[in-house]
Amino acid sequence: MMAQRDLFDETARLPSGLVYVPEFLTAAEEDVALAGIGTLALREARFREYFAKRRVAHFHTERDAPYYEEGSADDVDHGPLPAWLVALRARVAAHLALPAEALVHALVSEYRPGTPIGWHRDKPVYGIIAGLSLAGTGTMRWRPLAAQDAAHTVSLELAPRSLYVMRDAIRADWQHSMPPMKALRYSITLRTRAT
Ligand SMILES: O=C(O)CCC(=O)C(=O)O
Repeated sequence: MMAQRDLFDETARLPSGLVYVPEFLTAAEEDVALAGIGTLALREARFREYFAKRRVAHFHTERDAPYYEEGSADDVDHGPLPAWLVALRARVAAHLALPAEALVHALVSEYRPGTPIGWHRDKPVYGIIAGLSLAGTGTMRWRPLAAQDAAHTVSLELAPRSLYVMRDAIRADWQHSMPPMKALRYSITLRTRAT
């Protein structure tokens, strides 16, 4: 177990605007989500100019369409949120003290072992980012836009059933990425519209 002092030091190193909530979901909620994901027709995402190996399902509005490359997997809208995703969105929205509808975008991602996600900042049309992790553990890394090197990189293990939230400085001034997953991991990313 981490000593109080170490825990404090570790938290102090985390970029401002990042919140991590372990065990946000119950094991039963995780099971329902994984069963729901099993019914989705996931498609291989395009990340910048190459296929990312990550498979995704997007739930977004017409208004989002121009932000995604036409004909790509990211452009495909999987339609209205299924009931299990409506329930998860409500849970996350309550945690953020927002109405559920404020979370205008949902993305389900599948990372098979060996699948990474490269350094990026989420689209500026979105505001707060909330991410649920399911099944395997993954490592998320952050680095300031102004200092894109290993010395300034901070990382955090994202345990299954955890929630992370990115807003403010970490959203505006930092990039994030995940090195290749060691185990099959799913994530659900929920986003508000930028104000
Ligand atoms: O899987 C995750 O939690 C990260 C997803 C992510 O960074 C993205 O889709 O932009």
